[in-house]
Amino acid sequence: MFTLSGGHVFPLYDGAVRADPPMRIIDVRHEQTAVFAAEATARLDREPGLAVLTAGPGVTNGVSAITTAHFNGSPVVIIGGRAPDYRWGSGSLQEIDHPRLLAPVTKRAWTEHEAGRVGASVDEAFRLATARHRGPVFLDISLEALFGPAAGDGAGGAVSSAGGGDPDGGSYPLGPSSPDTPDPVSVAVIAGLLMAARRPVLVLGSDVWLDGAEQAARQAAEELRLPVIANGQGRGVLPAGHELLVTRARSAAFGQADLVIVVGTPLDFRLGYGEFGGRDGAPRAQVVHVADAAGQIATHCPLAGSAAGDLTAFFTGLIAAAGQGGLAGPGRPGGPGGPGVRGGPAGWKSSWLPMLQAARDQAVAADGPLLASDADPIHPMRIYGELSKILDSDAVVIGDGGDFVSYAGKYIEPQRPGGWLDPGPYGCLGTGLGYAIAARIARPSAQVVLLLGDGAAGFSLMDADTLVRHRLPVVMIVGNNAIWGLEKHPMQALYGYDVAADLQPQCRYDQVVAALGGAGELVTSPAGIGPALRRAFDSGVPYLVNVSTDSRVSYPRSTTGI
Ligand SMILES: Cc1ncc(C[n+]2csc(CCOP(=O)(O)OP(=O)(O)O)c2C)c(N)n1
Ligand SMILES: [Mg+2]
Repeated sequence: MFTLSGGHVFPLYDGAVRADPPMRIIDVRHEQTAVFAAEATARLDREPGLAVLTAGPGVTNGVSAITTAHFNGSPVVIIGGRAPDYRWGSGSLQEIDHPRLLAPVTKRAWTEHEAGRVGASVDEAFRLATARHRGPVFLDISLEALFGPAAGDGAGGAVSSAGGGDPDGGSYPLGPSSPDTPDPVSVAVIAGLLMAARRPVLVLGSDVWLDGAEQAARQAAEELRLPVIANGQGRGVLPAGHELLVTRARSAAFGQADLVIVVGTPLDFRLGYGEFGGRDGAPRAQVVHVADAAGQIATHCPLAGSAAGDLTAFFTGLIAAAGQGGLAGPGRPGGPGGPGVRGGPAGWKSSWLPMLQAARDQAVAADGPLLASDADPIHPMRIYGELSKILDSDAVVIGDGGDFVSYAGKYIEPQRPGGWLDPGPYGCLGTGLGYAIAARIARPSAQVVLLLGDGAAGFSLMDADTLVRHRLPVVMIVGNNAIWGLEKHPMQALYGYDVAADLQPQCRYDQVVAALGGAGELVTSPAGIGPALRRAFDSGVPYLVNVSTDSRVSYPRSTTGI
């Protein structure tokens, strides 16, 4: 339970403490951190996260994080305290009708007024959050219902453990109990499109991981020999360096593809709103959208095919259907080692895939000089050059910031899924400390690295105190360019000047963490980065490496997503 204290929710603490075994309570310094931590728990463990927020401002402080969970399809339960019913309308402290605020950004938001139904309502909240398409669920409980006696509990006060739905205090299933298999005809249509394609691309998004389909996705990519571009938490499904992973050749792949199959992520600004192909005289690509639930299928762009449901079933169905059509499997026509047919893997294996692999290798080779840059002031890419030498294969890397994190997204390639956390399409700054707290708990023995822009750091750095109090060692790296870089450079480009975009040069965010009981240091020379990172990982305490970088460097982006 991630929370920040308030009298309206005391019975939930009492229940957590008295439960057998007790439920761990992590008390934080801002409610957004509580919800971000619950969300990261859901995204890393693939089990629902729980945040408990006190009435009124406790709940409203959590709104941006709840919205982030909504955009990310993260199974999170938020339980709110609520002013008493018997005084409703007379102006008691923090009296506000939360569900009306939260309905648009949750799967369901409602109030429980009856003490005897609290357990069942909590159970329903967890069931709903974990059912496809996953997302946040909000339940507030009126004061008298929460403090009243639970059903069958003469003692009163203690909340029953989720109405008996989870007797082990253990896991809720990943998805609904029904298999939710995608329509086989739709899968066959997609296999047919693939068989006719010459330049296909497979995009793997966050829901491939959240839906537990990472192995099936990898198998499909490998059997069909599809070039893969990874997005969000789909990163790591094919490990860094995998021959089929061509994320670094993204513009060639998306620009020249004739078929793009997007699985487990919306066709939003991160994917050019679902418009692919058309580069260098190529015709528009056909687009296939596959999601874990029908409501997630894009309606804003024409689709050549779509399928919805269990994503493992989709990938295994695709392999089978393509195999029947002669596409998959070693030795089959069109499969690896088999005689070629029309388009199919033999077609794209001989020219399209090698072209993308070459483009990728060229991009990676071109990075070399900047990743090793001796420039002074420091080029932000040098930080990634140093970090990637130290990262273990099971590290969790978290990004919270603007340009500094865009670099990370490009140059830090995870070795396994569940090793990368960015804020997702809602793009909310301030996820950092909450995500880091959760990552440390979810992966007790892995490296946890939080990459913070200096601007982003201001939203949540006080929760370094939570890391210290709960003994959660995390390495934080601030890319300190003394500006809101992702805003300053675009404003300069648009207006020829900028305003409200400067921060303090070399501000000592490291000393903030030291003052809170952790440690840190300021780095001003490129040669100092590597040793400072090693000290941070060796320290065993929350440690902030504050790297002063060149404010003139801006991330070379083609769009700001607006
Ligand atoms: C809560 C929130 N407020 C404002 C923004 C707009 N915004 C996006 S990136 C950015 C700049 C981030 O600066 P910093 O964290 O220092 O990273 P840099 O771009 O300088 O590397 C801002 C203000 C946002 N995305 N979220
Ligand atoms: Mg900055």
